[in-house]
Formats: sequence, C-alpha cells, structure tokens
Amino acid sequence: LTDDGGATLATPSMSQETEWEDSICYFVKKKLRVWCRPRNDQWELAKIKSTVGDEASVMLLDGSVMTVSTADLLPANPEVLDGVDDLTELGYLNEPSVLHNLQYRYAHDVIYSNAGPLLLAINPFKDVHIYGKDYVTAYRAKILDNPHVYATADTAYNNMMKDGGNQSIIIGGESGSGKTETAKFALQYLASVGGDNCELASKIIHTSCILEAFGNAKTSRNCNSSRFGKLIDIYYNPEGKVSGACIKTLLLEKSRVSQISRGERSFHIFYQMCAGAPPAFKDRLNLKLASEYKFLNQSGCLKLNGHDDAHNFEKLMEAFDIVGIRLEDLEHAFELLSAILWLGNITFTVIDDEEHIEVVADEASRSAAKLMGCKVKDLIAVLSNHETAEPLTLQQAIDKRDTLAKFVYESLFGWLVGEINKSLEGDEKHTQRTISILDTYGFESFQKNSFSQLCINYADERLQQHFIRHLCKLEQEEYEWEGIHWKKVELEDNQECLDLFEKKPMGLISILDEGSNSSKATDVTFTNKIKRHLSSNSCLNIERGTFKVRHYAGEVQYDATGFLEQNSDTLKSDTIQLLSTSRKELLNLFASFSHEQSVGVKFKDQLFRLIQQLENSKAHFIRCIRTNTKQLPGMYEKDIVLEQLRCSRIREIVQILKSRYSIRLTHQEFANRFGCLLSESIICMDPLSTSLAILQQYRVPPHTYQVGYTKLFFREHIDVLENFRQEVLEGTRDVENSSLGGRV
Ligand code: AOV
Ligand code: MG
Repeated sequence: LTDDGGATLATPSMSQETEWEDSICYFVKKKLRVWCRPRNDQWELAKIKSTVGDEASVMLLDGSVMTVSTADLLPANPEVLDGVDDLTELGYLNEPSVLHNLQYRYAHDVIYSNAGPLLLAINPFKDVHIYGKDYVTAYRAKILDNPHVYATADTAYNNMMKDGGNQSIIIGGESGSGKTETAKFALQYLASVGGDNCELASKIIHTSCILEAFGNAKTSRNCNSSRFGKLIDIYYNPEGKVSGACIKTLLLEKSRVSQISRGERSFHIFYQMCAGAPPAFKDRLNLKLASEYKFLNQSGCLKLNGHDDAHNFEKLMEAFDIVGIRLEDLEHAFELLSAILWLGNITFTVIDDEEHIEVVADEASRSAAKLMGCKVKDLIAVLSNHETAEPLTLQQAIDKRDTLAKFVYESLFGWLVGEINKSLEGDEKHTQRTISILDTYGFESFQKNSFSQLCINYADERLQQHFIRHLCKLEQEEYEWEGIHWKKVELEDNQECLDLFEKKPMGLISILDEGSNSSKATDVTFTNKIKRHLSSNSCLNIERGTFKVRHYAGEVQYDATGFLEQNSDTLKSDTIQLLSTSRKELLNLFASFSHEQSVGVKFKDQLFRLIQQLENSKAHFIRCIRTNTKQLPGMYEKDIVLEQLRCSRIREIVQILKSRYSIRLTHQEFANRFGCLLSESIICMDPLSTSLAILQQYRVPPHTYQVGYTKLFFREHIDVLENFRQEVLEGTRDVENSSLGGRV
C-alpha cells in the first residue's frame, strides 16, 4: 500500500498516459466504452461524446450526460470481454476493469476467476451449489474446466503425477475472506481424487470439524475465525492413491481462553460441550451452562447466529468416531476442558493493604482440583503463592491462574493434533509424494491489537513475500538475468516490514525476546528499545505506549501492554510440579512439554520451517477476497474489494502474468528435444545454434518466443514442434519433408 492509500495504482505510468490520451479520439470515433469518475470517486461505464481541451462530455449508462476531466477517463474493455474467466484475457488492466470483471462474475454467482495460474476466490457468504462428489468427478474428468478450487487442486495433483515433485496449495486473504472454507474444498478434492481408500479420505476430511471446534472462534470479523495456522500434508503412493496425511499447526491464540473482547467468543468447543454433552457426561464433569463460566460470559456473547452448538457437538463426536480418537482418551480431554472453565471461576479475597490474596475455597476451586486430579490444597497453594511461598497480589494470582488455564488448553490442542496424526499415519514406505494445503489466520486489525495480532500479521507478511516472490519476482529476475526484452513491472515487496521483525541483531522479535528474559524489562522499556533500534525503519511509527506497523495489508496500531509476558509464557516451577504430580496422565504428559524458548522466537522458527517446506514444492496460489465486512451475501462493496486487490498487488501481478513466458527450456534441453527435426547435415555443434536453426526452419513466429543467454522462453506450449517430433520419432514423417513443409 502506498502512503496515499494506493492511489498511484490507478494512475497509468507516463508512457501509458500519453498512449491513452492519444487514443481518446479513437474511443470517441468508434463510440467505445470508457471508465469515468463523475462523482464519489467511483468509476462508471460511459461513452465519450466529444472532447474539448482536457475536458470530455460523457454519456453514462443511465443516459445522463456529464462533463469530466480527461484525466478521469480510462479505457474500458469491449462488452465481449465482460466476465472473462481469466483476468489476463482483459485488454485493459486498469483497476475499474479488473473490479468490473470480478463484480460481473460475482453478480452471476461465479465466485472463482483466474489470473493466469493464480486463483481468485470471492467469498459468496451463501451456498453456491458448485461442490460435492459430482463436481469432483466432473473436474477430474475435465468435463468442467472453468476456474474452481477443484480445478486448482486437480492441476496440483496432475503436476505431482507427472513427477513435478511435491506440490503446495497456498491460500491467502484477510480474515473472513474464505481461506478455511476453500482449504476444506481443496482437501475434499485431494483426499478423494486418489480413489480407493474411502475410509482414509473420510478420516482426513473429518479432521477439519475437530480442528475447527478446538481452534476456531467467533471474532468481530468472522464467526468461524481460525485462531491457529495449519498445513495439511497429504501423502500419495506411486500410483497416486492417498496413503496418509499429517497436520502441522502454527501458534494457537491461547490468550482467548482467559480473555475475550466484547462480542467475541472463546473456542467453539467450550460452548458446544456445555450445550451438547449428554446429561450423564455433564454430571461426571460437573458441567454447567456456558453462561455460568466467567471465561465464557465475560464478552456478552454466548451464541453464534445461525449455529446450534448442541448440534455441532453431535457432529464433533461423529467426527471423533470417524477419525478414530478413542472415547476413553476423549473423556480425559473433556475433564480438562471442564477444569479450565472452573479455573476461570476461581475467585480471590484480598487480605491486606498490599493486595495480597487468599483463594476462595468454593465449588470452583474444588471442581477444578478434582478434574485436574490434584488436591484442593495443592492447587490453592500454587494459586496463592510465588514459587518461594511468598503470597501473591491479586493481579499476580489472576495471571498465574490464567497462565495455567491457557497452558492446559494449548497442550490439549497439541495433544489432539498428535492423536489425529497417529490415526492418519500412512505406511511411509509407500509414500512417494506430498501435496500440502496451507490455511493460516489472515491479516487482522482490530480496535485493540495485542501480541496475537502481531504474530498473526507477521506470519501473513512472510507468506505475502512468498506469494509475490514465486508468482512474479523470481520470474522477472530471471528475464532480466537472461537479458531478454521485457517491460519490467515495478512490484513493491514487503522486505522492509519483514526486516522490522527479523533484523539482526535487533529486530522486533529479538528485542521482545531479550525483554522477556530480563527481570528489569517492562512494556515501557520494550517500547523505548524498539524506538531506539528500529526508528529508521519506515514501517514503524511510535507514539507513547503504542506503536504502529505499516503492514502490506494496512497499518495496525499495537498496544504493547502485556507483550513481554505473553511472549515469555513460561510456567512457574510450582505449577509444573502440580501438573506432574497430578493423577491425570495427560497432565503429567503436558508437564513434560515445558519449553524454554519465547513464543516469538519459537513462532519465527516454525514459520521458517514452514516456508522452507513450501520453497521445496511447486506452489499453487489461491487468493480469497471478501466483498463486505458484514459477512452478507449479495453485497459487493467496491472499496473493500479494491483495497484487497491493491494490497495483494493483484493488478500488477496480472500484468506480469499476462505477458509472461510460461514455457522455458535451456538451449541444451531444446536442442536435445527437437534436434531430431533437423537433418544431420544441418545439426550444428552448439545447442544455441541448433535451437535457432530449428526455430527458423520451422518458422516459429518470433513474437511467441525469446532467446535468452542460457534459455529459450515461449509464451505457450510448442505443440506443433511436439507433434512433428512425435511423427519423426514414430517414423511417419521424415526430417527433410517436415523441414520443407513444416510451418508453425
Ligand atoms: P477465513 O478462514 O479466511 O478467515 P472462512 O473460510 O472462515 O474465512 O470464511 C468465513 C465465512 O465465509 C464462512 O464461515 C462461510 O460462511 C463463508 N464462506 C467462505 N467461503 C465460502 C464458499 N466458498 N461458499 C460459501 N460460503 C463461504 V480467518 O480464519 O478469520 O483469517 O483467521
Ligand atoms: Mg480461517
């Protein structure tokens, strides 16, 4: 995003501007459509009636005539191009044209479009009836081949089968744009496409229900917002049949367990369990209504519009059954979930002027202790005192209690993912290739943004870089390096913002880490330190207690309060002791998970490993877009769509992809492959001359290829040469004839 909100993208470059001014007369003469901006900054279709100086008289679609400045005119594509499948087919790629094409399709319930190899998915917020078994079959059989997440998944699968190596489907877009839904459709396709193993396919598909119950929650942006990132690897054997799968997760936003903003909810599982657990189960867990728990009722929002928590609990239990998680293990997990809710209800009495406290020995502390398999007095001791046995103040006690609850939840989530993975484990020996689907949290900017948002937006920033690099940057760099004629499209990347986080020795993450390890550091010293070390970074803006980061997707103001504590996130030794001496095996196990690294550093490492895996695979990108902030169908707010297109640089990307050379072969590869088309007398010694001889003899039109220092670049597949080659190899055509008659 540029400083002025991206407005520069709407303005053509100098040379384009002159070209356009020259052709305005042509548009008048031929009565062609143009875009004009008569009011409110919104582009509208019109025809130019006449021009005088730098003013034009235009007629809008409703028949009204207006005068506008010629600077407020842009060429529009002819009607035949309305709603094309692939944006690269558009003659004019200005913003209103791109926006119009997507809107035209959206109005016809066509939510997917291509931009070359990139798939754009517009969130319809309603059922568009284009999914399910029949559609999977139709895309597999190529009966349907219009843009669709199934078509993208199919391309990935075919690529893998043609031995294109491991593949990845990377789904981006801001919060609420439809990444998780899209990921599920891709998963549905890829789990079933290998045929045969229906049981395994069903298991893989049903993991989503479990992960969403434990890892998703209602936020102000999305009723089913993912509060963790996930990468699902699907393994295939050499015959292309699914042989197993593995789920890797990224940082769960566990702060949600104890703290929720107004109008939001905690993780779905808590409400589902309170509403849907059978009576006997509820008795055993001493489970109450959601409204009776402080952790849940603090936000004033217990219900999810259009969703029935009790029904979803039933579906969850079915999913557990299909995935094959043992009921016995689940009971232990549910005990801990109930314990977490009771921990939140534990209260304290202040006993002196220094705010020292005592834990109230009531139903809450008794239930929590019982469910956690420890003695009430031991739990109370941990929640009232420091490790040194000195009494805690009220705030310290609350923090210690919440840290315990969050730790148990996070560990439970990790354990669950491990159990799911055990049940999806395939026979490694038969695994040959992997297709991975990445669905993470999207860019977030709330009124109050804390440590979670910082991590989420940092991850989003990293993935945006991967997106730009692989879709365009590497490509342009290769053209330059090969010295071919290429009109470079300027593409701003987000390295500066990534430097802010990762710079050595002092980036945001290392400063946070240092602060969390030092007993003297406070949130204020942290803010001062980033000011001292990072103020030269143009993405950072510090004002008093808050700091703003200019992310590629927009500026976010962070509140540094509690950053150090959330980053350090270590359990005190007495808490670990409590867990390891509990009668519940799961808690003993969790106690052994204790870690030393800070959250930020661990997250950065996880992210690097993830990107590394993606780097080693062929990427297929899907960009999700939401059309309004109200989560409503049939509402296309141009500003909102435009902002997302600008941030993710869709227009520039389309421009690059439009004129890209999609096929590239080294001189040697080309000469080896097509050398057989030349008679032996002409075959030259060096591969470049051989290649040029083939291209000339077979009259490959010069505008369809370019010759680089080491490679040949073609716009499209060289089918005609391939056919000649086939015929020559089969002996149905001989070289001399083909070279004389061959015209490509
Ligand atoms: P997200 O994953 O991108 O947000 P979701 O995939 O959860 O967004 O989508 C939000 C909501 O949009 C879903 O709950 C559906 O109601 C609706 N939706 C999305 N895609 C479709 C579709 N193809 N067809 C019908 N409805 C759809 V976040 O997880 O917040 O970044 O952290
Ligand atoms: Mg999601």
